[in-house]
Amino acid sequence: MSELVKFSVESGVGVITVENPPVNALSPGVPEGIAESIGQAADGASVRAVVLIGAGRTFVAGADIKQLEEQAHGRGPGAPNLHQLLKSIEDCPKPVVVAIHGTALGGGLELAMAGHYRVASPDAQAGQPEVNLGIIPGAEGSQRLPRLVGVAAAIEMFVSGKAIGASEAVRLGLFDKIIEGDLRAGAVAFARHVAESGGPHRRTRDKTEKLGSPESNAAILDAGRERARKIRRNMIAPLRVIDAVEAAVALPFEEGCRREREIVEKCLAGEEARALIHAFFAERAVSKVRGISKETRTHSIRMAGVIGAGTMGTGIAMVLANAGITVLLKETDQAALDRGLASVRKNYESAVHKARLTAHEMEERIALIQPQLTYSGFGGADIIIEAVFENMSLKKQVFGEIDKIAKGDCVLATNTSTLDIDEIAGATSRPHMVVGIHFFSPAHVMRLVEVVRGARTDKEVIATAMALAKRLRKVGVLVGNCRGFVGNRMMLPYMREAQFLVEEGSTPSQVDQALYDFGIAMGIFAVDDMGGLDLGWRVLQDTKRLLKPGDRTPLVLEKLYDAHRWGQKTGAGWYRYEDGRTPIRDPEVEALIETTAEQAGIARRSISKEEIIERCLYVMINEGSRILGEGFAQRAADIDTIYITGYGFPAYRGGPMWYADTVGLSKIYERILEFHREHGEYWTPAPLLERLVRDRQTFAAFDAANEQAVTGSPESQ
Ligand code: T1G
Repeated sequence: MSELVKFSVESGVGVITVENPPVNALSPGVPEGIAESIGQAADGASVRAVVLIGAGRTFVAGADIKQLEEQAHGRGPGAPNLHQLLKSIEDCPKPVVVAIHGTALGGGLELAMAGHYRVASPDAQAGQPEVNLGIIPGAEGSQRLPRLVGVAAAIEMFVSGKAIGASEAVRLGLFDKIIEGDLRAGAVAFARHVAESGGPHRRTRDKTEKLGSPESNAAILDAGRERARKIRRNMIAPLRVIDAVEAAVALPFEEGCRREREIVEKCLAGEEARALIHAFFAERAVSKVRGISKETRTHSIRMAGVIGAGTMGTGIAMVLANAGITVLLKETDQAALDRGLASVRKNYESAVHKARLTAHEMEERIALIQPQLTYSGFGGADIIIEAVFENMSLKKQVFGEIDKIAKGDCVLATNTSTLDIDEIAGATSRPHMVVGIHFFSPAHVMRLVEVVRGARTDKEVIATAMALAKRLRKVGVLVGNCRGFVGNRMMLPYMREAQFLVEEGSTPSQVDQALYDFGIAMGIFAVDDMGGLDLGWRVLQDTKRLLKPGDRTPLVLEKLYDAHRWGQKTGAGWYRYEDGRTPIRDPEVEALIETTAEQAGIARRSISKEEIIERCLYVMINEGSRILGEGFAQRAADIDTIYITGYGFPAYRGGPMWYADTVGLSKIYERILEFHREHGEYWTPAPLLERLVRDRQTFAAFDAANEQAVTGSPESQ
């Protein structure tokens, strides 16, 4: 019997327990162990029913994605074909009850649907998230789920990739019963009960009542494809999964399964799956930090102080309260504090409105946020996060103040998005306790947090900040202390290049459309308007101080700033805004760009979509290579995670560095050399990029080679 699956008989019930931590994935040995146990149960005279359950924190969270990764790269056989196992469960002469806690995802839910009954603990979750990996269910889920929950509900689960809760699963007919208390004992009792009922214990494949007919489903399938195009823009798998559902409606079960397998094989051979599987593991690898082992002590955080009740401060306060942490929220004047609290309540009310929170939970969280105008109580805080205006002398003043009142082991964090952490830390007597925790706006929504290591930041402080990010359900990525850290440092040349493109002949909407069609959530000019051109103007003034004589600098932004066109907040920027949010092309701006270019003697021409994409992305990739080469990011994959979780870069392209590998570094390098010849020094190739091209290497290979240094073991990703 496989070590990963245990079989025991308890009061006439054969209990099959999967034990493959951390998430009971269907790694080699697990399907085999379950199959063997089903055989034992079927033959066991003393066994009248079967319970399949997972040990540890969850039921089976799907196929082993490591195996899928091997298959996607043509390096291995990939995930096992579970057809025989599923058939042996469904055809088992004894009723099979699947007991679910934690998550039943992908192959885990498919396993459960082959059972005759599904019971679950109240907080169990079930889902088919395969499209998040660029594939579709490959273990007959696309045929069984529509039979259990109906075609429309199945399509929504497949296309959204989102898990549903236990009570919703019961409502849809996916789960048969919720078991309060001891799930194992409850499942064994349930199994004995159904065995005594004598059945019939219907096979899911035979439940066709909810399938309807191709005619009755035509509109549902079309609506599903429309929804897939809307919420999964440019993606392939969300459309392919609907083809598999169409087969479930039109074909007998076995033929539908064959169709499903054809589709999943094709998806796995595609770039989308390789990129999304990379993104999955990249997001999990960020928590592994060079030189900081899992054993490194972290400070426990029960109470936090937040300084500044502006957009960032209030968002950070909400995130902390959402994690059950008491927050002392300090502001300098009552009006600003009241505005901050009002936006906190407004944000929570919208969550209640969307049924993401109950009114009671909202009040509980708001009660955790204590507004004040003094530092009273800050002496007891475990962490203090400064989120005041982005000005160095103000931040140093604040750090000088908290240095005098904070307790010895209090972590002092700054939410600065561009300023020098070491200079801020220098304003205290304890620079080793200072770290950057850079949230992204709106902080209660955006998943990304850049944890910025200062030259003197202590390992325990880094480990505490990384652990806190995870506790706040954020993706915490460790970055070095350089100007703009990683995300914004790559954003600056990207923004600059976009502005040069409009001076040379494109329009803001042409550039944004090209980026949008490429898959980026929002074009760079619309992003600039959302963030505020006054912020862009300040950064530009800062940048201009660093320029050498003769260096080209964007010309139009300052004119928009002088015209008080600061973006959404003033109703006009690169675009005009009638409803405050929807960008409308503005001929006035396009005329201003033309005049400005003429006055500067810049020749204008028609610029292709391809050139727009190349210049905007290659300049980012080049800067990313510099950041990696200088050691301000641990992995190219970390940069990918930053751009996917914080800057709207499409996950199905794997992030900017992975995308570079798919295009081919030598092709990108050649293009950068051309831009260098044409546009000058801004396009000087990064030394690391040159080295990788010379050595015919990729960023993925660079990461693999470095992984040993980061985690002490090769290839943890
Ligand atoms: N395979 C391999 N490793 C996995 C894994 C999986 N399915 N799921 C998680 N891990 C690893 C992960 O890399 C990390 O490793 C550790 O477990 C903890 O994960 C046939 C083909 C279950 C909700 O898409 O969504 O089934 O970094 O940090 O935040 O049709 O993991 O510690 O070394 O994410 O508590 C479908 C993927 C597969 C679910 C838990 N299943 N997993 O979240 O922990 S395709 C999925 C998750 C499939 C079938 C098809 C989450 C989680 P390390 P974690 P978490």
